[in-house]
Parts: sequence; structure tokens; C-alpha cells
Amino acid sequence: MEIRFTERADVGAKNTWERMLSEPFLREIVQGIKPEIFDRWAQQDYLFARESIRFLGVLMAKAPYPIQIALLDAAPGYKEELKLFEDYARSRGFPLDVKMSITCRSYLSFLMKTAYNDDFPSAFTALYAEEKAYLDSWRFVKNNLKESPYEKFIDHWSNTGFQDYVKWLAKELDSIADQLSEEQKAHMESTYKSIGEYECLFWEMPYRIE
Ligand code: MP5
Repeated sequence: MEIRFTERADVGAKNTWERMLSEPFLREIVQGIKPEIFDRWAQQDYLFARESIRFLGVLMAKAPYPIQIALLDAAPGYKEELKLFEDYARSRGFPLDVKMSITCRSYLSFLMKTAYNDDFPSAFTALYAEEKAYLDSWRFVKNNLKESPYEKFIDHWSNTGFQDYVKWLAKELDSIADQLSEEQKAHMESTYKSIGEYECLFWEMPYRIE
């Protein structure tokens, strides 16, 4: 039997995923991160999440009907997510209308380029990869931690609802990939790996002054 696309993508991006899961940011959330580092991440991820709605919009415009309808269910999650950042920023007293970092901008440009210029399977791979990266990263934190001031963030990207969403993305992606040529699958695999690389840069970003 042929190996599923998502398994193949994981094999290809193994080193990248390992690097991601050993990022100091994730380890430090477990051990006690400096609040200003976490806040810097939160400011940029808020901007990332806001712009991701546009990415999802373009993706939905290209999606075949059953996926389009299913993605509608994912869309309201963004409102809840943005509120999470807004409440946290208010409680910490920092602004959210900050300049977007070069890392955040580059990552979003890659996503938008993929959504606009690539075919639907590659753009869908990008969505799957970014959600899978967050599920794996936050699950790593959850599994290594008992109590945290960042519980709501940890839960947001590791709860069973989010796990089911990522499982659904994987299932759809695998069935789409079954119909595709080797060349298309190789391109999707490279998209998956690139997203993993951007994720690493994003976790490293709060330690840099950009
Ligand atoms: C996600 C995110 C998850 N919020 N930020 C980065 C850098 N990567 C992935 O996406 P979503 O849409 O917020 O669940």
C-alpha cells in the first residue's frame, strides 16, 4: 500500500519538525519564560492570526464545495482566538497595534503567495502545515507542563476540538493527494517543509529585535 501524503510529508520534514519542537521558546514556556518574550510573541501572533483570515478567505474561494462548507465552521474560531489575544494584551497592558516584524511579514507573504498563485492542493497543504505545527508545538508544551499563566493559549491549540480539526485537514489532504501526480505531491511536500521552517523562525523571533 502506498504511504499517505501526510506521512510522507512528515518524513520529508522530520529535521525541521525536530528543530521546531526543540525551540527555546517552547521549552521556556514549560520552564518559565520571561513575560516580555511571551508578550512579544503574542503581539506578532495576533497580527499573524488577523491576516490568516485573509489566507483562509482565498483558500475558501478556491476550495471544492465540501471543503469550502467545512472551512466555514473553522472561520468563527478566529474571532475567539483574536479575543484571547486582546484579553491577554489588556491584562498585561501592552498594545496590539505594533509594527509587524519581518519574520511575521515574510511568513504571511509565503502563505498569501501560496494561496493566490499555487493550486488548491498546495494552498491546502500550507493550511494543514501551519495548523499541524501549532498543534504539535502546543501539545509538546501541554505534555510537559502542569500549571501555567498561559493555560488559555496552550488549551486553544491543543484541545480535542483543535485536534479533530487538524485530523480532518489531514484526512482531506490525503484523499486529495491520492489523485495527484508525483510532481504535484513533491511541490506540496516542499510547501509543508517551508511552513515548518517559517514556524521555527517565528518561535525564534521574540528573542530578536526586528
Ligand atoms: C498558527 C498561528 C495557527 N496562530 N501562528 C503561527 C505562527 N502559526 C500557526 O494558526 P491559527 O489559524 O491561529 O490556528
